[in-house]
Amino acid sequence: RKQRGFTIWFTGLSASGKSTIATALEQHLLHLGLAAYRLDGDNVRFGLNKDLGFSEKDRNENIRRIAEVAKLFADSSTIAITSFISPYRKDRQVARELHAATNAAHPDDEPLAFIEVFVDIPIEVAEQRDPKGLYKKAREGKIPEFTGISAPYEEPENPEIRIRSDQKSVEESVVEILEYLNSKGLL
Ligand code: GGZ
Repeated sequence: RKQRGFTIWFTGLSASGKSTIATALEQHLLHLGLAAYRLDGDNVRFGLNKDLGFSEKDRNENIRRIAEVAKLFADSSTIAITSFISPYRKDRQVARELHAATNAAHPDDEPLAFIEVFVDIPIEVAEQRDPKGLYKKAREGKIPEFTGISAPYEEPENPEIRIRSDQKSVEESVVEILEYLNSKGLL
């Protein structure tokens, strides 16, 4: 029976460390000889989703498309790693349910696993890091609807994994995720 893929869904504020941890995790999985592919703003928001901005509606559609693409990767036996703020609980739920739904063409397949990783950081720490100066611009009103400042971030209530990225190194964070995947028999 063919190896199944799954999706690791990172969520968290801008500058929380999502992409750094996702990149390190992807490297680790590739070194183990596993197929892994990371979806993030750089390869999605400038391509497939370049028609979308940051209104609530556009973010809903951004996440909906990303969830569909992640599912396709997972269905092709790849480990899909997504790294988007995904601030709305409802959108993350849609992504989760999409993975749980059976495929009409393969009704006997097991659902694809979906692992939500909440990269949790106090907003003050994210704002102090501000690697791209976006929080500063948002405070000045130069970026409207900025997550955490003038747009909501709805924290996950029940993520599979929660990482306090201001209290853990990138390597420790990756190890925590790998241990979870191992414990679920996914690796
Ligand atoms: C939040 C914004 C915004 C607004 C531009 N709000 O730190 P970054 O720069 O590299 O990551 C942020 C990225 C967020 O895109 P996502 O696709 O992950 O967002 S969502 O899941 O909510 O659809 C930030 C930049 O884009 N950025 N404007 N208004 N982040």
